Amino acid sequence: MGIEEQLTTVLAKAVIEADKAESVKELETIRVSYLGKKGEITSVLKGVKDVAPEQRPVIGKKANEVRDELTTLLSHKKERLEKEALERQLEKETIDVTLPGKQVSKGQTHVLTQIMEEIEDLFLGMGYQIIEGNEVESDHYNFERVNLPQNHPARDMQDTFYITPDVLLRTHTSPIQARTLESHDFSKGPLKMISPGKVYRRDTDDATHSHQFHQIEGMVIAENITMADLKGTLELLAKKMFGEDREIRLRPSYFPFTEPSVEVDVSCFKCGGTGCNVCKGTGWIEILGAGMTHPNVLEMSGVDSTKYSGFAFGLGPDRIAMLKYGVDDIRNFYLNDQRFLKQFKRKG
Ligand code: FA5
Repeated sequence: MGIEEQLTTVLAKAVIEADKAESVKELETIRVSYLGKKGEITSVLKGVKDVAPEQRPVIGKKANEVRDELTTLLSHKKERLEKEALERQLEKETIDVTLPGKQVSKGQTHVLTQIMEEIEDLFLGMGYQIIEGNEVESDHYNFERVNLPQNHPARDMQDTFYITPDVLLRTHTSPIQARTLESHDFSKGPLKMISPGKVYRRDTDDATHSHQFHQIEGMVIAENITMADLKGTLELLAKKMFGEDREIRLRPSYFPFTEPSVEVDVSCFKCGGTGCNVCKGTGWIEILGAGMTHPNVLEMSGVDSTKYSGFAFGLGPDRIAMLKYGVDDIRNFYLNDQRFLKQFKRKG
């Protein structure tokens, strides 16, 4: 058989094989077995050296035609196979966007955060700044600077967790009083601040006590601030938290950092003052401690107590939330039980 016929036969064979191929990989094997260095077409062409010289261009032309035809055929077939593979994959991976999605369960702002944000809103509206404090505090700011020196008997009411003998988890938000007083520039105006945050005590956990709870400190210092300002401010707070009809009552009390000091009661929001189980028959519910800032606290922070005066208060939002929503155990706020927490969805 002449070389030209051999080429025609090899091409016919290659066409049949390519036609049967089902994958790109198979096609590549066919390409190599015909067109590769050791391929069939290449080996047929090795016989050219035995052909008469005038015949060689004719065979060369034929060889090129066969090579071109086979190359084109293989590349078309490859394109088709790739397209089919892509279509199969797309079909397999089709996403039905009309299928219902998985329900994502949404949380809500924690009830204590809601209460604290309500209180913050009220005071921001009255021109107070919100100051953040440190939960890890020094003995100096937590006790000394609020007029509670070493060995003062009132320290017994606020034992805490000590990191070193001088560094502790703060027992109240009152250290922020000294921290803001010493940095406030009174030539620029009065000091009006609240400071919300976590505090810690070595209290035994029960229905109304937790070893970690929240407080919001408040303080106003300027010239001519009186107890009437304190009373008016706390009245607004009581009405905002418990309703417009509420009244407040101040009872004498003792805090080392205020003089005089008061406990503040709000008229019972359940019975209106006639006496019920919420107010234990008294008609009043205690909500916070307050008083006129002790001159020692001002002087220790470098503030002239003959020129400036003011008030401070400290309330427990956890207890306020208990009262407001009739929660009978403070520990419910910390258990992270969604059945409990989702009852307090913020409206609007
Ligand atoms: C104080 O901590 C004062 N620093 C408050 C203060 C500030 C008075 C400024 C005057 C001027 P007291 O120990 O009473 O005071 O705590 C304040 C509030 O924190 C309490 O009324 C109560 O609501 C809350 N509280 C106290 N101990 C606990 C506790 N273990 N668990 C939950 N709430 C508590």
